[in-house]
Amino acid sequence: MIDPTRLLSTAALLSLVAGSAQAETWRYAFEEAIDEVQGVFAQKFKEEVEANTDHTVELYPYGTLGESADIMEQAQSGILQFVDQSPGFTGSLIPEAQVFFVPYLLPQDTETLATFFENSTAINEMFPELYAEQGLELLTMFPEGEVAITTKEPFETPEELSNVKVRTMTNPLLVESYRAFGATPTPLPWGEVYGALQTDIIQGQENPMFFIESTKMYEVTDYVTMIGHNNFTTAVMANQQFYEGLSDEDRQAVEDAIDVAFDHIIEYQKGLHDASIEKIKEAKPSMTFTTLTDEQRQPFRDAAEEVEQQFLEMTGDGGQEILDQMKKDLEDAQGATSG
Ligand code: 6CS
Repeated sequence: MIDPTRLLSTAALLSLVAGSAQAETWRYAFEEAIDEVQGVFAQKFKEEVEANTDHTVELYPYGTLGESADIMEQAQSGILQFVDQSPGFTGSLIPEAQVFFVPYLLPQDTETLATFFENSTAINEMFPELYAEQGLELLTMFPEGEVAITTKEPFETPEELSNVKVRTMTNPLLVESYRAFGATPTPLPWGEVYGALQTDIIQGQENPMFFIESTKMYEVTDYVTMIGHNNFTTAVMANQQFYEGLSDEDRQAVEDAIDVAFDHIIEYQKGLHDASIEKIKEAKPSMTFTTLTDEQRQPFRDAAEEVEQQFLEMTGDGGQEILDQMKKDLEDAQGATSG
């Protein structure tokens, strides 16, 4: 009869003889808490890597290693092996990544979005080259939900946003979007947002609903308005030198773990937007939710045309190519999911 303990020790011996890489600890930082969307993705990635390799993944949620800009630097220098940074903070490093802030470019339909992210040539072939120039291996991008705006006063038109200071991520094109929407954009790192709202330094901010709920933005703002202008995108990367030094088996295990985590995070987010609204209403019944009609959105859409133009001015021919490809990829995704 086969003795399973003997089998294990034989396998271990074989791997030693083959000179397989030593078990390592890989550090992975992200911009959110462990139970928020980026954290849920990271946990699944860790689970898969640890199940299929000898390595351990150590997770560093938001705040443990600094702000988004800090963890990106740490990943570029190789202190971290993996990082999740949203294009909202990558704009100055990779100007083309600002394409995710051309208003009204991305659809809100979650099935179309998932198909788009999975199959997009811009995301899977063009962006990896741009990230590589910064010493980063782009592993995946995924959506985190429709972006809503929370403010202290209600608004339905760009005019009503006049003199309202709205916090944005530190992304030049996002700043231009809010200028075009009539507001006074105020780029800030995430850690300063709650306090700035509390002290009235700013009067609004934007984020997906799960984040508005989990970070208690409803405590410091009273109105949630959905103008349909964007869906939050994030990106997971590896330090490129580290990634290129991996054995073929480890690289494959990382890719597989990313694929499993991608499917998991798409599934995990089903119903999350609505469930988050319910939780906010429970915590603060007076919170007001408004979804602007198509007609009410039109002035914001009109303003978006100028923002697309600014994206092209900031990024030249490279940006034009990315934008054209994104539009094509989106059309393909819409075609694939509309049947
Ligand atoms: O607004 C922000 O800065 C943050 N929003 C989300 C949904 N994720 C991380 C990011 O830091």
